[in-house]
Amino acid sequence: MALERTLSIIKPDAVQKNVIGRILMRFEASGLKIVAARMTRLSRAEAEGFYAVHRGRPFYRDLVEFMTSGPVLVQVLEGEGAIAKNRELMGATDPKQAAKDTIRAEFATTIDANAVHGSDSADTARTEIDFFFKPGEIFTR
Ligand code: IDP
Ligand code: MG
Repeated sequence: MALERTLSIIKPDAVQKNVIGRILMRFEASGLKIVAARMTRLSRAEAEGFYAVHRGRPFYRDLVEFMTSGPVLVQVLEGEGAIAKNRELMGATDPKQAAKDTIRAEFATTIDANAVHGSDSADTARTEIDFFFKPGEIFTR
């Protein structure tokens, strides 16, 4: 497996629930390193741009609304197979379908308020990391 980087977002619902630390602990416990992190509140334009691939889907408006509803923690995770590993830790998009002990099974409530975002491929990881971080803001250790 290759050393990869992936973008993770702890979404407004999880920040509001005060479980940032418990989610980050899962990344670290699985061997992923947090090589960049920033708390921010997405503007409408940022949320629309970030989720541009979903433009036109029935849930797009609600998704943008939700992602701008409060602060988020954006991070870059690094490690062997980081993209798939993060998706595995996250669990299925709908928390009701998410496997036991995944982040979404434990912390998410609905398919909209589902606690975390994670890049789904090498291409999207690159695009999504560039969306939020300059190279000098990422610290490989
Ligand atoms: P992912 O976050 O598991 O990669 P995507 O299909 O990329 O899932 O969808 C992006 C986000 O849009 C989801 O995390 C969720 O918040 C929202 N979403 C996806 N499908 C639905 C839906 O059917 N209803 C409401 N929200 C949805
Ligand atoms: Mg996705």
